Amino acid sequence: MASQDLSAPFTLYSYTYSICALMVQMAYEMRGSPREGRPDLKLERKMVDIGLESREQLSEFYLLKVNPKGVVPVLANEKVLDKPMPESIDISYYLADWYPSLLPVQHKEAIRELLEELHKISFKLLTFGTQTKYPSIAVDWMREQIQRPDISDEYKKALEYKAGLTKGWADNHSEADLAEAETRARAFCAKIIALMEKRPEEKDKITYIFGPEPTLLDAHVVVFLGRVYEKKRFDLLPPVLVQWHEQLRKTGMWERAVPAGTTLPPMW
Ligand SMILES: N[C@@H](CCC(=O)N[C@@H](CS)C(=O)NCC(=O)O)C(=O)O
Repeated sequence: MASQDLSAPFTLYSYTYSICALMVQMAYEMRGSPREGRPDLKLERKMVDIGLESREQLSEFYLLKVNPKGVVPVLANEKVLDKPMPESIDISYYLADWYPSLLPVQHKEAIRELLEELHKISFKLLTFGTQTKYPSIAVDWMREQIQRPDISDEYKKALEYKAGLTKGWADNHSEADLAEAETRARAFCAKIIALMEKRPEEKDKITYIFGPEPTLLDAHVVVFLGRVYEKKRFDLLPPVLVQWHEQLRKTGMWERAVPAGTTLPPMW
């Protein structure tokens, strides 16, 4: 840690419709009480419009100072963190270190494994499908910028790196890739149901995957289910998870973590 001023507010670089940023926002809403001796963590959201009209994640400032990968979420706090922290899972573990009920010792391993498994599902493919022009339009735009004589060498290099990452998406959205994402989503949902079925007595109440207290797994899963639900992919979402998700959508936590009410971005 850069210093011990733990009351200094954190910035979460976020976007209204970024599923990974919303997972972090949900973890924050589910946070519980801070570890003894720590104040409540102050989290201020800074919206980065990643839509094709604005492309704020591709700005010189964002690529050079916030995240060379040009994605949200990122957690930053010059007074507490040595450098900005990208990756929704890493930010979530940081929150869990502050709020221990998010990662109970007895479920730690299961949560780690399932979060990894969840994040191997291509959210992009399930959201945008195989026909989206988003990645190729973004790559073309970055290649045009790289040709400009009036931009710095550092920014050019950063754009080249980011264009390479986005090209990876452009090159990997075949029907076979989508089918793989769907298979992974079904297998993942089945594992969540198996965990819930260990507690049949709580079937009709709003409880969480491991019991009455939410964990990081609930935070990530409920947002993922939100995206699948809003895409109306009920072939991937068993009724018991639809019911659970619908209950959580009616809570203040959902309202605060997902201020647009939906995780679904306007389609490009
Ligand atoms: N593995 C990263 C993925 C982050 C990510 O892909 N974010 C998307 C929004 S959900 C983004 O910022 N996309 C902008 C772009 O690709 O240029 C995480 O979990 O934080």
